[in-house]
Amino acid sequence: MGELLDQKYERLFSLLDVNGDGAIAEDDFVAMADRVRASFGDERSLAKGQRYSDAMADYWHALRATADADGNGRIDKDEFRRAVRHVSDNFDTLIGPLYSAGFHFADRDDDGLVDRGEFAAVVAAVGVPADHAGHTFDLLSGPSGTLTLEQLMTAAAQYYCDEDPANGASHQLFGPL
Ligand SMILES: [Ca+2]
Ligand SMILES: [Ca+2]
Repeated sequence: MGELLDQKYERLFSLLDVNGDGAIAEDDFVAMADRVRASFGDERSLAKGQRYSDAMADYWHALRATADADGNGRIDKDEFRRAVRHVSDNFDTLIGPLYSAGFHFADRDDDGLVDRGEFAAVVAAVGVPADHAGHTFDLLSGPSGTLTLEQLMTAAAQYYCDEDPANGASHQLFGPL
């Protein structure tokens, strides 16, 4: 595995291990989904919030099916590195739906565009420092000041699958490496 992918997966692992006990488990995924949903506490977001939680649960089940060889419901860092590489080979079906749900959740007025504040709120809830989330948004969105679903999906796919230095903004999706 390339060094940059390894660094990015390490970063993902540290974010996903919400309770910091050194392994990823279902409780971490539930805690993260709840934290993201709590960042947008209005009634209108309930249905979208449920879709986001469902997408997190699907992601967890895909990861567990790939990584958890001994079936104890916990994925340590080495298991995660191997599994996420495999899961990334099926980005469109196994990982993409989570980012799509996250985008629609962040897009409060459903106009198909996410602004800087909306993006930063969700990414900060995932555990990335808010000022860094804003900076990453600026790099990804460019002068338009808004992010489309397609732009986010490209960035997410490059985060999981790509090591091209030209895609530096995508590599920083979850904070500096
Ligand atoms: Ca944990
Ligand atoms: Ca919007």
